[in-house]
Amino acid sequence: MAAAFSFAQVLRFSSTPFSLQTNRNTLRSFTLFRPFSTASSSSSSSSYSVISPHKLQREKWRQPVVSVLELGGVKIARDDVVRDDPTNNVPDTIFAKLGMQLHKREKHPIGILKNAIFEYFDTNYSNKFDKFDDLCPLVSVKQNFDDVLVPEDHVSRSYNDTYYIDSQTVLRCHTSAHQAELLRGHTHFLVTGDVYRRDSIDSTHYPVFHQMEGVRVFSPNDWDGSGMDATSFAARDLKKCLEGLARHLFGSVEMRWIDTYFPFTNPSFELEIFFQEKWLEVLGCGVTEQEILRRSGKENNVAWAFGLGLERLAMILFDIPDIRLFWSSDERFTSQFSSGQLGVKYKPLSKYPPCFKDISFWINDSFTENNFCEVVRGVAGDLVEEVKLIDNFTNKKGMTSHCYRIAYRSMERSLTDEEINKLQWDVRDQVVSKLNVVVR
Ligand code: FA5
Ligand code: MG
Repeated sequence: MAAAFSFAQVLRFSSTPFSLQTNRNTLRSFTLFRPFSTASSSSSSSSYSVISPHKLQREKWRQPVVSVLELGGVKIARDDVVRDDPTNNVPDTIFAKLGMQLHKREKHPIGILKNAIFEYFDTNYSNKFDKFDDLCPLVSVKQNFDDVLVPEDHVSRSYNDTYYIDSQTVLRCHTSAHQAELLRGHTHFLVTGDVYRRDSIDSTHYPVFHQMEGVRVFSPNDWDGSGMDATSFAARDLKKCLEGLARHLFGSVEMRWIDTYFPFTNPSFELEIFFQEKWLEVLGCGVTEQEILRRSGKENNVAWAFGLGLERLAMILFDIPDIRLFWSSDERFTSQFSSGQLGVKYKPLSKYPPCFKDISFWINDSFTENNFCEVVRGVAGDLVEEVKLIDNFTNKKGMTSHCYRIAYRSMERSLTDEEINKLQWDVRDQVVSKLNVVVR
């Protein structure tokens, strides 16, 4: 499931100096497993000898929007991000999302929410928080993991969970990647940005989403005289701050705190809000590990940090039922929101019927669900609503079979049977050629 940071692992780290320039072409020796097998890369759609209009349409959709982007002052070409190279696992569909910066659109739910959060911080902390929302999403492994003490064997570092540009450079998988550097010059800051994860497919997970990181540093004056130790003082302040934010955004809402683990905070918490009959995790936070402060020259201080999932909060605020909708350019979606208007309830476009297709195959040792989801997204893009494991068994010979149910549904139109059958055949072809599984 989701590539969370909240799993306990052994603590070890290494640091590698980073420069985008020098890393672009120097590929180091590299031992992690490849995301997809090399075996055969041709997807032989033997049952379709003529290129169908759907295929043309899909290939057009797959085209990157532009070939050079400027992100946070850095010029990035497609070839810098997507390469046919064993240390790279970024598909074109992800490159196409770089630079969309939904958080910078004033009339988009993500931009509206960002501004409402800014308003809360500006009002309650007299404009003390410095704001960053244009930091480049291409970061070093050091920034993304080492600097925030993510252990070397932590699952989030794997090629299965993170998009690697080369062995030393990733698409940031959280805004915490900027914490350490900013701590050197700032005591109160908010970082908003797009983050990238190879993840499962359902209505609350998407491979590109937006986070807002918040950090506040205290000095001894702040907690002296509170009658509390520095850590308890910071933890209390953090919860008070985030509960205040939730009230500012939602008025009254059912929420609960869960104790958890992050490598970069201790103690650590998650906040969940009740939405669509379920508890939905909306943020992670905690008291910053002292080692991070020490390395930033702040050993006499204590700090808290949080990372909010902006899509999750916006889904609750605007009643948006599916995370794919944030990427819609359909005017029937975009025209429902206006700058500064928080909590306008989304009026669903007529709901088109889903179509379910099952696929069963014998898996191999290198099979992972994220790799399978990546294949399905590569074929069906945003037409895939959910991928669910519905059957899993091992036979007497020790072979394991998985059966997945794929829900196809467009947010904008009815899909034809022919179109869905074609997608499903392409998925079958590609799981065989890219994942080396045996379809049953
Ligand atoms: C983190 O990313 C931590 N960096 C948060 C943090 C920051 C903790 C600072 C402590 C201090 P996590 O993996 O739980 O944690 O993700 C944070 C939030 O991002 C989640 O609560 C959820 O709201 C959102 N999120 C995670 N994965 C997805 C996804 N695939 N799609 C949409 N939102 C997601
Ligand atoms: Mg989490």
